[in-house]
Amino acid sequence: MNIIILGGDGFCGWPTALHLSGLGHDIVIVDNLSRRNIDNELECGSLTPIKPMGTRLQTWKEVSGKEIQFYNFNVAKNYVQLMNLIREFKPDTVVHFAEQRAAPYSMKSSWHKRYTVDNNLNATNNLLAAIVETGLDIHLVHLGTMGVYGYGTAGMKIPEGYLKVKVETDDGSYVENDILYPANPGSIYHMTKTQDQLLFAYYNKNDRIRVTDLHQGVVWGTQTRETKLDERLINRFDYDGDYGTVLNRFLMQAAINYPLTVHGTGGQTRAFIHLQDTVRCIEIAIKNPPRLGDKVKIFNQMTETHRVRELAKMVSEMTSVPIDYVANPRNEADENELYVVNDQFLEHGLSPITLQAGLMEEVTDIARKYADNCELSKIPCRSLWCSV
Ligand code: NAD
Ligand code: USQ
Repeated sequence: MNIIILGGDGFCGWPTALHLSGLGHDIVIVDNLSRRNIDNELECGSLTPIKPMGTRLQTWKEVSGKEIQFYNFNVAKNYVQLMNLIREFKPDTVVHFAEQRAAPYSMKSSWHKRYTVDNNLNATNNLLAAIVETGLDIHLVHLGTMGVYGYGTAGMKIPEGYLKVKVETDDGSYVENDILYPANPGSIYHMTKTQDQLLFAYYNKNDRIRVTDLHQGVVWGTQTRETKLDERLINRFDYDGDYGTVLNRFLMQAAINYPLTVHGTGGQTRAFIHLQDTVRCIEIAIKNPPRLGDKVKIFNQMTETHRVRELAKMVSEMTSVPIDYVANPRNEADENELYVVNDQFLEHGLSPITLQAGLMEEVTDIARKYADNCELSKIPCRSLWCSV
């Protein structure tokens, strides 16, 4: 297949590009390197020594014999370039990762809120409009988030995107329908993902665009089979208070003996998936597109749920690093239950990597090995949800 990967220099996009290239697909990466520029803005880089795109692609060619093309442009702004690329390369699938993905970053200031909304919504809308304008039948695979459902206690299992509702009418009869699960975003970033859902629903209805939206949980881990092949292919590892996600932060903190920063009571329950399973899920989604005319296909891309304090306890017991319960900088429920349906990926043969199995390897192979790159002052989360 011909596949375009938007955001292919990022944490999920780079290993996905290598995985799909390794399977024999023709890959084009588009990325404006905005994430690397945000490293400059935040004065904090990846814990792992990521290489420039040119080195990454040259190394992949040496290691695999396969070529990946790269275009550096902004998907949210350079519409004509995007459309021309789609018209010429004629992708069967476009995988869309090209969004600002950190909730704390999106809440830092009014500038960051506006940047995140502008970047994410225009990237998604440009892609959809370009697919329509080229007239090609392309499967769009989008990386969305479990956070669109919100993190209250639902009192039920979270379905894969659609909720069956039964509404009583005036004459006492009932109307049944499948509706998008009510959106309940917890940050400006998560809000952009709930809006993406409406863009997909609209273009799917009006223009019959085939879309798969992957509602992914928090990703942990760093490497995949392909990124391990050569150190120059190494994936990024974010540990700072804005971009580091909770489990990877705890692993890095454990590696340098920094007390594990649990927000509030740590009763927040979240969905998790290992990066290796992320790339496998994307492969499965690409192989199983919706048919023309089908509604947007939604998968819950997660494999386990955990409470933050339980994760901290697990890492603390493995490494003897203490836990520090810090004031929660976010406006979020202190305690929530979370039960999630993820039947579709399991039915398609996903065999999940469990947390227990991979944790220690991550601490020793990555976090300890590159601990010297850690800038201690960048660890605390300083982005506050409420200004008062
Ligand atoms: P990332 O920031 O590492 O990668 C995103 C990439 O997109 C970056 O390389 C960035 O430079 C690029 N990009 C952003 N805006 C762009 C634009 N306008 N034009 C061109 N390129 C642009 O993020 P990630 O962790 O790889 O996440 C990828 C996607 O997966 C995101 O949409 C995110 O919402 C979703 N996701 C991530 C996680 C996670 O834990 N990392 C969990 C669930 C969902
Ligand atoms: N948390 C801590 N201590 C920390 C860091 C985080 O207790 O040091 C807590 C947070 O308060 C939150 C939970 O851990 O309750 C998860 O935070 P996170 O930073 O790991 O994840 P989140 O902000 O939700 O965002 C990440 C990705 C995002 C993706 C999302 C999936 O950055 O792109 O959409 O995970 S989900 O959480 O399922 O919505």
